[in-house]
Amino acid sequence: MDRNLALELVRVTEAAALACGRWVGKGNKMAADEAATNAMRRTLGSMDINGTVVIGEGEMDEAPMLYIGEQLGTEGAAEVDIAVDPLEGTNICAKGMNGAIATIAIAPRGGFLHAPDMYMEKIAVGPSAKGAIDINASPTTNLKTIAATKNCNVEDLTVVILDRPRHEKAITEIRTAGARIHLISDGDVAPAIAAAVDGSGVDMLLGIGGAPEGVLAAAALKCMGGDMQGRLVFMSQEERERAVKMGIDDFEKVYTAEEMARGDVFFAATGVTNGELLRGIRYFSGGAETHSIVMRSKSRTVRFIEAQHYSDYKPTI
Ligand code: VTB
Repeated sequence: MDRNLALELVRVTEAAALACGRWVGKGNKMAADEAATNAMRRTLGSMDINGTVVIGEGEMDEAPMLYIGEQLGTEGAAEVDIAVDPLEGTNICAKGMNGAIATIAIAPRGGFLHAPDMYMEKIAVGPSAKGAIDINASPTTNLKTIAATKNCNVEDLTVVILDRPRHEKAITEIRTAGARIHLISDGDVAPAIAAAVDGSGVDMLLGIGGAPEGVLAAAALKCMGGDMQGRLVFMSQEERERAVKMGIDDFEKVYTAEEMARGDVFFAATGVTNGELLRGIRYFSGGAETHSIVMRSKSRTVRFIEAQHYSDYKPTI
């Protein structure tokens, strides 16, 4: 795939973040999500790719655009699969809280795990702890191995985990083991990526979140040489049936980042609100500033991009 697609992708996430930036703190998550989705759909449509959405805003009958199966771009161009979350963290955006991002990844056709909209148990770390995670082991064992691999103490590690009753046991265990915890109310993609950024203050993401979000995090971690494992969590028979329809037959399978995002993968994200990974949209007189990350697995180049956008030249801001 043409490496310049990476820079095209960051335009897509910038557009989505700028569009929902105006909705930060307004208490309307639907409007924020719609603004981001519209902008992402518009900018993606002009890219030189022949893409199919495999991780999107929902099934065809529940999402007006960027639905699973939607075809985008130009016929004859590079055939890719697209994973999107135009606004990852709709609630946090609506409340003006930390950690909302606009994000997208592309892979050669067939590259992404077709993750149904259900839960996934996840464990993710950066390159400095590669090989130190085991989703089947206890949080304590994982923390000890990660600390040994990183040549630090368990007390030096910070674990990000969604603040949900389902994580009570893990939270107690992590605290007892001595690690620090950052509880988040939503949005577990950005912290998984932050675990792979030196100096972000995050060492590991742990716990059960969305499966589609897991695939996006896997794409990013693969580009960074990080490590991730994910296992689908089935809550009902209906979810099992849906997964089978999407080609999943082993319900116990532990997926690595590579198994969730195969081939030459591209990933981009832009901050909507401030977070450990990215700064949110900042407005100034006559425009706004965005902060993005864009990367590609083949070259492992990780770019952080700050951009100024001027409303005189971009009426959409
Ligand atoms: C998860 C997480 C997402 O929503 O899907 C979460 O992966 C939903 O979890 O990042 P609950 O069902 O427990 O609310 C997000 O946080 C997106 O907002």
